[in-house]
This record gives sequence, structure tokens and C-alpha cells, in this order.
Amino acid sequence: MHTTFRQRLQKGELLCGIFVTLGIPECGEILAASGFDWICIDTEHAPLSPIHVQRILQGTAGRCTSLVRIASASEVAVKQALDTGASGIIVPLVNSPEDARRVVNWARYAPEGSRGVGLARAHGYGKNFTKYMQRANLETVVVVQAEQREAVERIKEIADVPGLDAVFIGPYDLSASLGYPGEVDHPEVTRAIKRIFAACRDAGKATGVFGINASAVRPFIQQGFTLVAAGVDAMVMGTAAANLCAEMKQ
Ligand code: 3PY
Ligand code: MG
Repeated sequence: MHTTFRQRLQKGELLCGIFVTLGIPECGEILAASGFDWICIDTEHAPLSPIHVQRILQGTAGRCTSLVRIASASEVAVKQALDTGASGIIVPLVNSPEDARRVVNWARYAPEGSRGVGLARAHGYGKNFTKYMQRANLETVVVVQAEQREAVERIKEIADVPGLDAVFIGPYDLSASLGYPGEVDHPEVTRAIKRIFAACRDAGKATGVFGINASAVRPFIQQGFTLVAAGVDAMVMGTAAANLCAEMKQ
């Protein structure tokens, strides 16, 4: 039987991803063919609507896992993201175990939670309804972001929330919340990141992190972070294009 992304996360496998912000299916198609284990379709900072999310997912044709970063912790955003057929959600700015429990609840069908029941792409537009309903609670990945001072202070309680699969650190928001916007390597930020990692390790949960490129995430991989995303589609294209152009003009 095939191993699901959630099982790979639970086993502590390194899962390499990238952020998607451009609302075109070709982004999903190209990145899925580039070897990534997962993509994060970002509806928090990018102007992506549910239909963009669905088109990007269709572009991947299931060749890599898609997690949707929803815009904020809302029940509607959770169900719309999961109903497109995404494998899971990443929820930004979760600062308390109460918030984390609420998110898990919205993402799991009864009796484990209260996810609304629809007939959408995830359910094969109705055709695979029973099959999807049987597997969804087992396979859906729920990730919350720890990226503010309050989350660091309550990280043990957050990491212990049952049904939560991973905590994903947003170093940029975290640096701002600690008073050093953009200084992701500031010693206070590093200390907070270490504290989050230790709490997740003790709770048996995976820890994730974002960095702008491979060099930024390498130290985290060496420390044992497993849900790791490097770069953003638009930045990758911009950098590659600028390098290509400079090379041509040399
Ligand atoms: C942050 O750094 O704040 C993020 O959310 C990155 O994903
Ligand atoms: Mg953030």
C-alpha cells in the first residue's frame, strides 16, 4: 500500500517543498515535475482564490503533495482548501492551543471533528464520496504556524494538541513579532526557533520551517527539521531570469 504524506511526516522523513504564489496551473505542473515532495499554495500572502488553488492542484496531477496555507484561521477557508483535494492545510499565526484545537476540529470529519461535508473535487465531485470520507481523517495533514511571541510562550501546549501533525515556523513573522523584522538570524529569533523545535520534538510532532533558499534551510535540516520549504516560485523565476540575462550580457 502506498505511504501517505501524513505517514511520511509521522515517520520523520525529510519533505522538501516550495511556496507557490502565482495563480497558474503551470506552476503546479512545473514544480511537481521538479522533484519536490510538496508545494505550499499560499493564500495568506498571495492573491490566490479557491479556484486558483484548485487549478494549481490540477496542474500537479497528483505528482506531489499540495498543502494550502489558508489566509487565516477560519472554518470556511479550511473546508474550501480541503474540498479542492489538497492533502492538508497550513494555518498562519496560531498562538494558542485553543486556536490549534479549533483548526484540527474544522479539518476532521465527525466524530473526530466538525468538518463540513461537501461534494467537491476532493470527493471526485461525488463519485468517490464514500472512499474519500473513509480516508480523509486518516490522511489529512494539519499544520499550524508558530510565528509570534505568544506562540513561543505557549508552544508546549500547542505542540501537544491531539490531531495536530506539525508546527511550521515562519521566521519572518517571528522576527517581526520579537522586534527584529527581517532579521531571521538574530540570536533572539534563533533562541525562539530552538525552543519551538524542542517542544515539538518532545511532543513527537514534526517541525517545519521556511527559508528563502537552500542555504537558508540547510542548518535547519541538519538540526532535524523535516517539513522544509525553500523559496517562492516567483523569486526562483526572478533569480534564474536575472542570472540568465547577466550571463548573456557578459
Ligand atoms: C514567515 O516567515 O513568516 C512565514 O510565514 C514563512 O512561511
Ligand atoms: Mg508568516
